Amino acid sequence: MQIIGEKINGTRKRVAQAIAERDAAFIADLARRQTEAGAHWLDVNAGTMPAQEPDDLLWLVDVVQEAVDTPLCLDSANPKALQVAVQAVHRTPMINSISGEHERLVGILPIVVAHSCRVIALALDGKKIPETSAQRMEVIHRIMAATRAVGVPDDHVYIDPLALTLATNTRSALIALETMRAVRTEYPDAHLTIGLSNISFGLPARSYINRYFLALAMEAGLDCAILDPLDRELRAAILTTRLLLGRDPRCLDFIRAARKGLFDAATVSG
Ligand code: THG
Repeated sequence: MQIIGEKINGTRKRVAQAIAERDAAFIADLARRQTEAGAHWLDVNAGTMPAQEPDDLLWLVDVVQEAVDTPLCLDSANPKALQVAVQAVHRTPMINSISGEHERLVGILPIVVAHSCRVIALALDGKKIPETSAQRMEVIHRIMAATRAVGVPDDHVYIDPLALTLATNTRSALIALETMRAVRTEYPDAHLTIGLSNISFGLPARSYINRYFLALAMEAGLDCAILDPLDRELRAAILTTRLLLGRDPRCLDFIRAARKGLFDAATVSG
């Protein structure tokens, strides 16, 4: 299970403030803590102001790389911001993201190819969000045709079936799970990722929703997720689910985590 740490995201108030004030210490601390908690990648998202995004993203990239060696997951829909950021990274980043939208494919795929990046592909086409898993698969087929046409290997593509909040559609987890199973069958070499916290947006007890959805999604083939690695209970859930799914040879990771106290009663950190 590959973990992409979600916390350096300019749509979060405290991070937006740190970006605006160029508070490097705050961002560096988030980078270090997520890395220590086991994040394999760090998502960096400079927020939603297009004019400033290239500068802000570049600043984030520099600050994070100063603090840790963890590879970055550049989270932007803006080809210009991605182009600037990809030039500055020390290690090949993941690009988050392309979609079925023509301009986005044309603007971002060449960057992915030129730098041999891994890339997240959203099951979206720029119009309204595809409701059913069959409609999402149509978009995914088009994206995979486009990535294959330019020589991106399937195992560099991380398909995001979209986790939308249950608050507006109580079937949204089911739709995402059905899409994951279809991707697993049709593109066995591609990865599956998801923005986990979206599933619970606007609901109480979010960490419970996130945790159990993650377990179901891992059974459906999810092998990567954008999540909060500082949530201890979530890390415990991942290790337990891997064990249950027969993916922890000789139960070693589970036993090691237990010895280290991961499952001991403790507060959920934030
Ligand atoms: N797919 C892909 N990329 C994504 C998403 C996705 N990137 C962004 C997002 N979705 C995943 N990242 C986050 C980062 C932080 C939070 C949620 C998702 C988060 N939100 C709290 C909230 O919404 O209440 C806290 C806000 C705050 O701290 O201000 O923490 O789906 N490919």
